Amino acid sequence: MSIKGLQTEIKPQWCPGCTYFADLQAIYKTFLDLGFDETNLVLVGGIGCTGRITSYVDLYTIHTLHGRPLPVALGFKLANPKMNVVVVSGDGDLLSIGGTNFIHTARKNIDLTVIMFDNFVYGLTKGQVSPTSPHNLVTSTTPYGNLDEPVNPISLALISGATFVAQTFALDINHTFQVIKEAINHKGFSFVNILSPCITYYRSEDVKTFRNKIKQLNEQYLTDLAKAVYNSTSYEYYVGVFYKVEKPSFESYLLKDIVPLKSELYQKEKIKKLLKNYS
Ligand SMILES: Cc1ncc(C[n+]2csc(CCOP(=O)(O)OP(=O)(O)O)c2C)c(N)n1
Ligand code: SF4
Repeated sequence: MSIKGLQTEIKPQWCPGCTYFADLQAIYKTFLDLGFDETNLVLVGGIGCTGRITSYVDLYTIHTLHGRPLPVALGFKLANPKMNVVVVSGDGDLLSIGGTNFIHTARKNIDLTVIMFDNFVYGLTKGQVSPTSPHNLVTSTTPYGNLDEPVNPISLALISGATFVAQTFALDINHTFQVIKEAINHKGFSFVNILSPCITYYRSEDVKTFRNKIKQLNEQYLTDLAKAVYNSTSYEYYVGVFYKVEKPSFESYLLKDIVPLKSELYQKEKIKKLLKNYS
């Protein structure tokens, strides 16, 4: 199969030149390279320019409510722990309205891959301030500059309990592809933040100037949480894998080898009976 085979008939409706085109390309490359059985993979999206991705990938996808892609993904994983579940969501979706879901799903170390398109604003709704907007950023809701300090998504993922944490830059498609692949192959909660400045509403600098801020992380302390947190706070635009450890996942404790979707409880007749009881 080629990338064309993964594309739907819908042309991406993003602003011309949006960094998300590069993010989407990296995601196509990953799915192609991993060669998933399409019946064993679900792509879960949130709301926003990011959430539109579910319409552009010809696999099983679900466009969820704003801020709620993680509970939906968790439901898929607990119904069928053998299924690969990948979430794509924005900084507003994941860290604002969905912020507590992010913390509590990460601490369960449930085997999901969460990819965040970090564009530093709310894009779809026309450029409001977001949790990752830098201090002093002028946006439609902070006309005199953002008074808040931004959330550091890497530090938050680390202290919440994610067992694979990485950051990439949108325009380095090959690096993003390699890192997402490693994240999907990781057993446990993996988080990849793709620095993807919004070219329409993140007005403080253009993508080329932003690119000069990117620095390669020295990845030699991969299993040292304290060092990973230190790295994440010492420079916010490091790219690379900050942390990677093996730990049992939530579903391995809860379900052992059981696949509830295939177990007796979920058989048609039982579901029918349950529905009847509640209708
Ligand atoms: C419950 C609810 N509140 C508000 C909205 C409006 N809304 C749609 S997208 C969005 C922001 C999305 O921002 P982000 O997750 O950063 O995605 P981006 O558009 O920047 O990719 C908001 C507030 C909504 N759809 N649902
Ligand atoms: S508003 Fe920003 S994130 Fe959304 S499509 Fe346009 S450039 Fe991309």
